[in-house]
Amino acid sequence: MAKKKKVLLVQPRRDKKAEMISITFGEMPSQALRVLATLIQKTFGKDVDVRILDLRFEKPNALAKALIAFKPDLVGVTGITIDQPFVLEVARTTKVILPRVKVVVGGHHATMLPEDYFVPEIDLIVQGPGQLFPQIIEELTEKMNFHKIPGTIVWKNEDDIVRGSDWKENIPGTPIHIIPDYSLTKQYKWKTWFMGHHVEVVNTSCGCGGRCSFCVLWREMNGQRLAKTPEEAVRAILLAPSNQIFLGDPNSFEDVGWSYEFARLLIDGKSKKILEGYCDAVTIAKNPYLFELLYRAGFRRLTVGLEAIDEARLKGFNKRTTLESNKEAIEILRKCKIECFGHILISPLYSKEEIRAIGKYSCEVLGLRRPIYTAETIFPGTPDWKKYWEILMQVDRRLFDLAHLIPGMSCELSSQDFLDELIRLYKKNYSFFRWLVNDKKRVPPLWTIPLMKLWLREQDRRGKRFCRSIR
Ligand code: B12
Ligand code: SF4
Repeated sequence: MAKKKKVLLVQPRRDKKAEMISITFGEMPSQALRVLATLIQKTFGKDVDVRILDLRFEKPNALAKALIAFKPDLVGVTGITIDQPFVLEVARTTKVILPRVKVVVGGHHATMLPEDYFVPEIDLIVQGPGQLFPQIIEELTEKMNFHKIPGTIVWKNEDDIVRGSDWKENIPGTPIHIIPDYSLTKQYKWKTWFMGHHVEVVNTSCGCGGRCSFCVLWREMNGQRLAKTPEEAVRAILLAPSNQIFLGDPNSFEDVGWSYEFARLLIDGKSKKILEGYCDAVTIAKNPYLFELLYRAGFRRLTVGLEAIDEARLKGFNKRTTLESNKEAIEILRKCKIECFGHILISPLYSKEEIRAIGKYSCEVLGLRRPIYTAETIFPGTPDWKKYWEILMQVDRRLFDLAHLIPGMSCELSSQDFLDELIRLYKKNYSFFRWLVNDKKRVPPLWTIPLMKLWLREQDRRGKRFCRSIR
């Protein structure tokens, strides 16, 4: 490359009024942008200057300022479904300030619903894992021959759409082995808080052997699962600049041999990191000793997709788990002292009574101290999305936050009633009194109670405002 190229990678802002309802407890640095930036640095060295701008933590005019000061040749934007309106905003602002700069969009939503980015302000949409980004940079700033690059789409108008070959061809080369340069997001270190700590995301794998009907994560990998070696995974954890690590994998421990080796390396390496991640219930139920070892390796919290409280729905979701293995998994984690964040899907077809019964069951039968209730949501890329495509294409993308009803779909309750019930579930199940009644030994520290109350009040406020705004 002759002239030094400049690439600005942008994480869009979230709605200023924070209309998204959080079912998680904070924010983390953008792993996608860190991986892509590291890939660019490794490929081009000093020939390309790459920077990350995370608009979640910046002032409103930060993008305009960065564009004027940095003058990038290319702006790359990432996003999940709720980010879509703000990805468009980044593209529009960029073109107003620097019309000649190329705008490229990728990530979960672009992969599954590229049509949402068919606008003149976006020069290129990239589907899939993005390892060809360096090649894309060369083409974008020089020849613009994209048809040879799998997973690229150039939209000019409805009659002029140029697509590279199928993005799924890129999956074997997914950049999972990259250990990102964590210093690329060091400017946000003290702005990203998750459950009271600065938490770093580390990816050890992508894809999942499960085939759950509602899930996009196995579909995005076309059914394949790829992982770092245990050595690479441990290195990525030890290098991460925090002692709290969140494994941002779909299903971290489904490869049991890998997991033993990984736990052993962490223990032998005398890792002091506090870890959490995701795991399916069957793997836990079948491998109790592994989870004892993972506790010794530093694991303190696991998110487990329990999803339902009856066998028929578990079958309907094509889950590998049963009610029995859900219970066994919870029990094993309890014995190992690993906190279980059990996820349960709340269907729009449930009545108030059914939703309340789920709350009672998760507390009294399953004994979950920290259940997470998520609205059953149809994401782009699932068969249901294809089925209800016409309705879903009209829906505000900010509603795909796993906490809202989707207007136009058949629902038992109104949006507001559904949200009220969801919040009621949290209020009831996170009540200090209930913890005390169910499991005196494991009552959380007293100081967390006012914080939890504040969080619930804030979700309630946001939820009500959002419901009003979409009427
Ligand atoms: C860690 C995580 C979180 C963390 C924080 C993430 C963060 N840094 O902001 C927490 C726990 C806070 C969280 C919260 C939420 N999350 Co979340 N999260 C994840 C998780 C487990 C991993 C994400 C990750 O780090 N991936 C690693 C990176 C490297 O992969 P990637 O993003 O896919 O990027 C690759 C490619 O897509 C591509 N790419 C990405 N961007 C771009 C851009 C360009 C230009 C190019 C070329 C390529 C490219 O290249 C990258 C490298 O290969 C995913 C599930 C999963 N396993 O993927 C869910 C996931 C992303 N979360 C999801 C959701 C819904 C949420 C919440 C809205 C839930 C809520 N209501 O609270 C919130 C959103 C809040 C927020 N601020 O982000 C959904 C999104 C589904 C969708 N289609 O929209 C996912 C997919 C889980 C699911 N249910 O399926 N999340
Ligand atoms: S086990 Fe989890 S990650 Fe795997 S397919 Fe099912 S929901 Fe998706």
